[in-house]
Amino acid sequence: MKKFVLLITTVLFALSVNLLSAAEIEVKMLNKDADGNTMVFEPMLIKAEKGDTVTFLPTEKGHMAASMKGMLPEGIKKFKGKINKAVSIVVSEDGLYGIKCTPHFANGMVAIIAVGEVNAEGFLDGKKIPKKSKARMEEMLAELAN
Ligand SMILES: [Cu+2]
Repeated sequence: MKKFVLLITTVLFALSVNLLSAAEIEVKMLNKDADGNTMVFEPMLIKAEKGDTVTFLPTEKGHMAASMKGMLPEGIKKFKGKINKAVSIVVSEDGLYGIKCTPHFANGMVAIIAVGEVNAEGFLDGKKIPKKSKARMEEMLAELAN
């Protein structure tokens, strides 16, 4: 019995630590970043842990964040923010999350949230992605693979 109580206590402690450690991650939506990249999320590649909250902030005008079709982990509902409004997503499943700013999709305004151990293989297969966005996504996936 004593062992059992100890086990439960340990599990509860681990859970509470997990809850406390869930991070709030902020992503800026910018016309131009410090490196001169235009129409960008900053950071563009967001590494998060399961349970973290990622918030996209309307730092500069004219942007929004939405999930990309077929580019969310199983069990995550698609979402779409409004222009000039912050939007948050709780990343409650491991995997890759493809994010775009719809008005600037053709300008390369995309982001990827990577949660836990991810497999970048085939993430872009069969997806219709404008050239500039595709190039940025390929770059991010290559970085993840390292
Ligand atoms: Cu935008």
